[in-house]
Amino acid sequence: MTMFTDRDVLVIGAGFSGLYALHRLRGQGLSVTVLEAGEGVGGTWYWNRYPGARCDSESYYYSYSFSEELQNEWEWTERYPQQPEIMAYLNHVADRFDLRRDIRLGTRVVSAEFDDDATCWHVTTDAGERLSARYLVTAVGCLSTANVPSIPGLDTFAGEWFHTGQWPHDGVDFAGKRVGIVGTGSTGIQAVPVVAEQAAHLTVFQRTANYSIPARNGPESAESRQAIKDDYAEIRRTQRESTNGHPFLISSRSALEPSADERRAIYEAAWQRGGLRFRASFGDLLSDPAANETASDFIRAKIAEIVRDPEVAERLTPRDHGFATKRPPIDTHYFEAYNRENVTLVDVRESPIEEITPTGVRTRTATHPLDLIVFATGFDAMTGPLLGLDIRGAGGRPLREKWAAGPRTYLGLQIAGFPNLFTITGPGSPSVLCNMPTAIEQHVDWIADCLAELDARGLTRMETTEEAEEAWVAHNNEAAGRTLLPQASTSWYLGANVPGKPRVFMPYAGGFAAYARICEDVARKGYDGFVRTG
Ligand code: NA7
Repeated sequence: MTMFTDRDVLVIGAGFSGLYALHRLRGQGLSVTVLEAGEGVGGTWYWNRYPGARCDSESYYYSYSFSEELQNEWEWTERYPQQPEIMAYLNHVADRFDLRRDIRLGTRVVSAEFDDDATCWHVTTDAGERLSARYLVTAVGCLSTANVPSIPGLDTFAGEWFHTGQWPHDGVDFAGKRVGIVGTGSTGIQAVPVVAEQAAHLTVFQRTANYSIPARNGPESAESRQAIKDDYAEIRRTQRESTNGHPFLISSRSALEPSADERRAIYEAAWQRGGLRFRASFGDLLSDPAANETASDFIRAKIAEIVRDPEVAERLTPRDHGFATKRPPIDTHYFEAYNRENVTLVDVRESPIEEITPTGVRTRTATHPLDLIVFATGFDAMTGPLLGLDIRGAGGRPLREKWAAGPRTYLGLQIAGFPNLFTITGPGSPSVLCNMPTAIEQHVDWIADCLAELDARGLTRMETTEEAEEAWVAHNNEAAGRTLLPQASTSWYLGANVPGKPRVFMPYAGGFAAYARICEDVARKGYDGFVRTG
């Protein structure tokens, strides 16, 4: 069935971004339809249901700040929210703000085309339906396109296999099975200890050893929940003024300043407290290699202490990149899992996987019989979800062609040649280097204010210029170059995890607060770097 429907805004995705975009844009009188591929709201959290799936940001700040009532009425039960609790929260948000009536579930967008004559976007869904809107807003997340490695023989495997980001909704039974997990990023590190407890045997296939900090998860007491609520105004203010959208600031002190004993005591306290805050212990961990080495060394020593078999400990020890130059995982008994009798570590850098056979995985030097394989192999991050939409801008130019050598945007919000398209947490914005809800709220607010201004002035078309984009790409590279982040050669921030993907540092590394100030400034100067016409 083909049909034309007109509205002001089409939003693609009903996760954290899409839900807030709908609430905010509808609240200012725009007609909005959200198209969501899943059969429920939740986005990334709808799909990632693997064992141990939990957010690495703490629940009280991995949440919306736009409604005081919402943040005061919701009760988080644990320090870090588990996937089902985040889903419950987002479903509550959808109900509380009456969002469902404008969300179409089970509707996957297969293409989006800008119509120069009518100044609008036409979107086609997998059911062949065409919808149109004056503005198109992508709320597709940064980590939503699964990266399943193309290993010869996968289709011959007699057992079941799953990617963690496309997990079956009725769960997976590991009992009595020989399970393989490929990948030791944040996901693998969460899943390994949980699967190890359920499976008969677990073989972990590791390509790059990873640093990890204990999460120290636990129940949130009624008192601590109340203390947080009493302090929410200040917590939210700090988040917005911070580098990573967290409610704590990074120390201004160099890691090289204290004595070795004092430094160790600072790291030890951070290790005991647990969580991503470890990274904030000193101000130069991500800019000075010698400072970074002190943190990396501290964690390496912890791995050697925790893992009983020295050979396994050494294989688990990262030596090819510094701590937090790749996204730092946090864990609950990850390294401890390797002390179990039923867990084996296979180093696939030493002995790469050559094929998957009907009965398991064959590396260059050994065969590993398996009943079930879990791919915790990450995502085609940031650009994957956008390129998957087959977006075509002015003159029919495909985004895929424009981004052939890597993503180019202005502020991560707009793309030259793609008028009236806004990308929430797009490449070139802080996104994955930030607590996501903080980054999302800032983007949605900026876009909403921008659309209100366009309407108030009777303008109908907005597009960034090639010059503004060029300057932003250069600034982005320069901001990344001031950090050690681009030096981690296996990082998904660089696209390095997906074979053939251009190596471009994708998120904006200049810090969230600085970025938000730039965006405000651009708006104040009459949307500098954009051309707006009526
Ligand atoms: P990540 O962090 O990209 O981790 C994926 C892991 O899978 C990582 O250890 C990869 O090794 C490994 N990998 C990827 N492809 C292969 C192949 N072909 N063979 C062997 N091993 C492979 O994804 P996650 O899902 O863990 O986390 C994504 C983000 O979600 C995380 O950063 C948080 O922001 C939340 P590599 O390091 O590339 O050598």
